[in-house]
Amino acid sequence: MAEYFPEVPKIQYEGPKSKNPLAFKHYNPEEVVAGKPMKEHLRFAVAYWHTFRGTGQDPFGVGTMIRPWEDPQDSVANAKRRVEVAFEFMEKLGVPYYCFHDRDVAPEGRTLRETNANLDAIVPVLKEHQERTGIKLLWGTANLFSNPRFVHGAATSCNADVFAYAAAQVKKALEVTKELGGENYVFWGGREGYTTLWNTDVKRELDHLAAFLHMAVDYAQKIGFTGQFLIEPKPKEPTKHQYDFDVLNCIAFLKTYGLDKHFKLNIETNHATLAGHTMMHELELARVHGLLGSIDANRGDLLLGWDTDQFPTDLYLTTEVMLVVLRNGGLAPGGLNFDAKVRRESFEPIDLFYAHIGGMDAFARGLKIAAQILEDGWLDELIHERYRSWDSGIGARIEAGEVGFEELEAYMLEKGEAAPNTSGRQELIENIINQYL
Ligand code: XUL
Ligand code: CO
Repeated sequence: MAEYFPEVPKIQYEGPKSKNPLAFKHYNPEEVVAGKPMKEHLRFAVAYWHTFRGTGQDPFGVGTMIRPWEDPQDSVANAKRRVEVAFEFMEKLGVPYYCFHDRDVAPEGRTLRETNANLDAIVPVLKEHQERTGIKLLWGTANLFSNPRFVHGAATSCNADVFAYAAAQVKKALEVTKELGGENYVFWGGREGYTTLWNTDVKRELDHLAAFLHMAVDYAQKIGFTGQFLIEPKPKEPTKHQYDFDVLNCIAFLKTYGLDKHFKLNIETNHATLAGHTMMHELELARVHGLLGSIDANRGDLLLGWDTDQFPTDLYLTTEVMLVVLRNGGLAPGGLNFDAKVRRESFEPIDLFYAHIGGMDAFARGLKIAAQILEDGWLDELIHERYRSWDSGIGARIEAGEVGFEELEAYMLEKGEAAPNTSGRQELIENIINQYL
């Protein structure tokens, strides 16, 4: 087998003092943190689309990435060679998982039949490399947004034939994900939204989306696919308004259409910020509803209003993420997928290693810091203390459902005024957190 990254050895953990750019300073997969090895907390995955298909193209210019193994003809032979590249990369990096869209791994043909045959030619190659390396599929998904047929959406298209095409495509993607032992299956609503309400029947589109997801649930049950279904919220881009806007929006949709038993959420940092939320907000809202499924790890740019999908290197962010993950009792069967791309200016193959090493180290540090904060106990104590009035007396009676407005009025008429409030201590908390960073 050819070697595509000959200048890169297997990436090792060398500790915080190492100056080697091709070594981990913090990610030490077997090191036990909060009772289990780091690799089990983090469950890192590489995103096939960005890392192996990203060209650096933007609206103002063609691709810049130097990828010597790529053939401009998007042939099946090229797709097979790319699998070798991908698995050499992932093996050297030491990630346990990867994720893909159907169209990332195999080229589209002229008809659905031909496209399916292309996929069938690649799946055994992926399987062989999975078995050789032990690298597993975190999730599969279908690309229902790139081809021009999806111009008006897929499950929410005004064209019933496009709905049918998308259904056939997801059917096949589910079969392939099952064949490769995928632990989850993701629905990101690529163009499921609208650009103008003047031409849109929103009710019909939402009903169609729900029907589509019910069909997916039914088919998964039929073929015995037991992976977790995930919806990935995003508020806008490519459409002006995506139906899966944010976590609470998705929860309302899932509950309205009786789908909440079958789905959890795959939450992405840059999607959270596009929705005007922090990542911690989205994760926490999903967690308290029992719907935190998996994470697409990346970050946006403070000064840009679009989905820049940069690699996450901000320790404050990774600490907040891992704090919620620890409180969730972990992410499995979900994981941390780097839905992130190197900048257009970082066009050499080795930049792919630097990017992933940086992201993995940032999350390893976030994990260690969050675990230490929880172990030290002051944060939980502070929160517990803040809500102390609910542990006894009138608070406990309200929570137990023992009183209504009349009893509460009698209680307050008797007392005359509420007990004084106590400080929220935000600045103190921030000061203490900075001591860990
Ligand atoms: C797009 C995005 C997708 C999904 C999978 O913003 O995040 O790559 O993660 O379709
Ligand atoms: Co994503």
